[in-house]
Amino acid sequence: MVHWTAEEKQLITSVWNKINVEECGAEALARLLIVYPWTQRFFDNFGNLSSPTAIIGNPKVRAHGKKVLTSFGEAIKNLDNLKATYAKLSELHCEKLHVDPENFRLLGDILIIVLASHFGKDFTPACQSAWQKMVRVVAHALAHEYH
Ligand code: HEG
Repeated sequence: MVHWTAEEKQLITSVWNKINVEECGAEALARLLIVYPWTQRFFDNFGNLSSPTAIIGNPKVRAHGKKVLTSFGEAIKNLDNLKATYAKLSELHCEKLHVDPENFRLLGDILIIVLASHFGKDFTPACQSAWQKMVRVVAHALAHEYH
């Protein structure tokens, strides 16, 4: 099981408490779809994704980005129990959505970039490393039910 120090938990929570989940979630998903355009194929029912401007302005992208980041909030409340927390969601991404788990890692890396760009110097190396661990562990938990 992953061990979290009290400092890591505190750093993760303190950043989380200052995040605008809707803004950061929308930005992270939009960046994923722009920087890694092949990820668009999972969202073929989202309407117009034909250009960066279309992606950034797409209300379905915004809503889904918020949903994904909100789900990180659940992870933060359950840091010591992530596999169970994400078991159902992992099953869904594997069996129904067929999302390659590599994409969880890509989104995690992008989320770090989004957080760093919002927080500037307040996103200290210690914050960054706690969050890097967080996104890695989330990606791992989401991939856990794959077979
Ligand atoms: Mg996934 C649905 C969370 C990465 C593609 N994703 C969902 C849902 C949640 C979620 C909470 C809604 C589940 C439901 O309706 O019951 N996703 C989630 C997290 C992460 C992630 C926490 C973190 C890394 N998802 C992810 C990635 C892709 C993806 C990287 C594809 C590149 N998710 C995806 C799709 C759906 C969801 C296609 C269904 C969207 C829809 O049709 O509404």
